[in-house]
Amino acid sequence: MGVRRAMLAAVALAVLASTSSASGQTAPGAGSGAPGANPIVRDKFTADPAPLVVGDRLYLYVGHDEAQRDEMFNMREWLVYSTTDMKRWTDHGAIMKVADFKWAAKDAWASQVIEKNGKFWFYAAVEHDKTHPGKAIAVAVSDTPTGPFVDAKGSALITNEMTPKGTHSWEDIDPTVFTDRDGTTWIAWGNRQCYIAKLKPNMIEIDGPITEITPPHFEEGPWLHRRGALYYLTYASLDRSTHRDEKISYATAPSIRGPWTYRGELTGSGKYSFTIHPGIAEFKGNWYLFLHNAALAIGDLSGAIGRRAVTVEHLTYNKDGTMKPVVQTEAGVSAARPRSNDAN
Ligand code: FUB
Repeated sequence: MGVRRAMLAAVALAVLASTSSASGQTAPGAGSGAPGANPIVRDKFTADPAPLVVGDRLYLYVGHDEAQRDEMFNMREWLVYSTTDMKRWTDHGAIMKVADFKWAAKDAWASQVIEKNGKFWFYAAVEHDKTHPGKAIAVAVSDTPTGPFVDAKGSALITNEMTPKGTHSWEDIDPTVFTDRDGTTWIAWGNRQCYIAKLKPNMIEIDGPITEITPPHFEEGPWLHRRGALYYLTYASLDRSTHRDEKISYATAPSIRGPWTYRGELTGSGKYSFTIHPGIAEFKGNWYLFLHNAALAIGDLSGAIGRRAVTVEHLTYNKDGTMKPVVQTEAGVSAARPRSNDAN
């Protein structure tokens, strides 16, 4: 995100926050607390949701927002939660801290975990130390989805120098990882520019070229998934000429190699939030869209750019494979799944 834009958003959010709940657990619009209602996590601020299905359990990896007062971001660790019914969540605590990557300076930004060859691979955006200024992408590994995860490479997988086109230092953020039907695993990431590359089977090196695939209004937070024959690139979008806050947009392709066709907006903006971030999973035959907003208040801390809350909504498709527009709600998946023209 743009720093200047973020500062402006922080001021705007502070004003908005002063009109929301000052003492309750949830700000107006932050959900009823019914099982499955939003936000999913109510005792901590959480952001950048990344689901992973393992057997009959869905794991949800998030960044821990710890911004105080008018601080913009303060993110030092990643947390994981899990569920078997999308209604009741188990807190497994922190899986890693930024400090566990010895070469990283700060910022536990967006992440995703993928399972491959019996191991769990964690990819995350962090700020690199001064040896490679700017944001970078880290990779860690574990034998279980709840960790412990350890740095798998001892250095960054992707650094700012590897994408010289970018004009700002936070270009290399928000990794999404995806294994195709032929067993190849791909990583996409970016801010303003969106890139994709193949990973080597060892999961800790890029295999071949880095290709730019930036779709219209791309801002950050790409998420790759496949449903049937169609590949989806869903992302946080910002049309600077008309909008103040990010929304979710997406593109589709017949192959992970593209060509990508822009399909428009999937959601509006997250309540009180400049950022929004997609995570998509099929679980027990149904599809879900995870997002975040800033509608949660804890004690006297209201939602803000660095105090967000993860949410989940039903996701359904049209017969042609396009995704039906999604509205971020208080009820979340405590509400009935909307009727669909298709099997899902
Ligand atoms: O949470 C920190 C950053 O804000 C993420 O990396 C972006 O996607 C945005 O949500």
